[in-house]
Amino acid sequence: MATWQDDSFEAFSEQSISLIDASDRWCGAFDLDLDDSTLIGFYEDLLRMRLLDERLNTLLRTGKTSFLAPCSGHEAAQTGIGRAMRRHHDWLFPYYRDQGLAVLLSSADEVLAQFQASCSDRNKARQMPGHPGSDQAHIFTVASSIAAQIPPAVGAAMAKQIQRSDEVVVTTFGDGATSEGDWHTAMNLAAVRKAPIVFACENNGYAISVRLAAQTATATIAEKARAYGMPGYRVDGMDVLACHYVMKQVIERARRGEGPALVDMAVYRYGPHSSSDDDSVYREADEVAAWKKRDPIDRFYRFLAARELIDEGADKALRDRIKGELAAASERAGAAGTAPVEWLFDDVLAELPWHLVDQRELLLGEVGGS
Ligand SMILES: Cc1ncc(C[n+]2csc(CCOP(=O)(O)OP(=O)(O)O)c2C)c(N)n1
Ligand SMILES: [Mg+2]
Repeated sequence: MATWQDDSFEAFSEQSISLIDASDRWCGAFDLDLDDSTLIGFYEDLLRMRLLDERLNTLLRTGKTSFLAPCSGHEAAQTGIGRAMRRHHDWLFPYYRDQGLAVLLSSADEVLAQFQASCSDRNKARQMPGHPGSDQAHIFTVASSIAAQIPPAVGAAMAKQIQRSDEVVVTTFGDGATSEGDWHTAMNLAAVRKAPIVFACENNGYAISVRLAAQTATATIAEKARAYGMPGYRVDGMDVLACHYVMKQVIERARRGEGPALVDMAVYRYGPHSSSDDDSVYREADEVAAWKKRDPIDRFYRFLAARELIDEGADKALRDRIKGELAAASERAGAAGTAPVEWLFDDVLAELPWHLVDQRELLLGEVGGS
């Protein structure tokens, strides 16, 4: 069989790209060139993302965080993206459902500290939960406004180009974000400038309760790339290997200076849109159940089991270890204490003007300082 080439996948293919077939076996046109420990590492990443959602739900119920946009169902896409990037080198401009990817590129400690408004949060707990950012890990801080991260991502990629750096920018967003003007402007500019950026759509078919068909008249998101003059790829987003290899192809292409690409990953959101949403009012249980049959974690487990790389005992041990690690990271975030409210006023202006000094005093009078 052929070896993996940096042009193994054709843009705008009729069929969406899969590398794991319906019987959970490799079906790529090239040899799988990931060694066994890397494959197990992918599985561990998938599990960590799912278990992170579980931990975050517990933190929600116990009042230790106050908001969550669950990433369950998006794990294959987020693992595929993260594993194709050069960690702490390439830049991620993510959105609010990317806590799994943020953990992969930074750490559980960083992300949980952010969710728990801990003193150990590197952004001083100024963002709402689920909006991490890390200068160290090259993660641009998440903004809630849909698509707002995408034009700055193109700007950052253009800056890297001017600096002749080999750092690539990846920006992630949902299908809903592609209806924003920001998205179109950014796609156009990136293509014209051949900026080193990859646009990665975690397409779960919904923007809260609005279905994709009510959002766009095109059959896919991928085909929109054609109009901007960049390649577009439609990928099975529940197949971690497909997500990984396609992302690797387009990231390395961008690194060679050949310009941006759009990757449209078909995923499903298993949970509600966020902790403030009840998805049962707009989704049929049958639909959720059908997508559960394609669960990216179960599917990759079967893929690994067929290669005798995992069994039930090893799976349980791995889950227990990750749960323990996440619990310990959450403990550490709690032990560092809650960030004091007066941090709100730090680091914005060199010197606080009188009216902000007044406001700080007023706030401390209302809520009490640390
Ligand atoms: C500019 C803007 N408009 C509307 C909203 C409200 N809003 C929050 S999430 C969301 C849906 C986004 O859907 P999508 O981009 O598909 O991402 P998903 O949540 O499905 O992962 C909307 C409309 C917002 N945050 N920002
Ligand atoms: Mg969506």
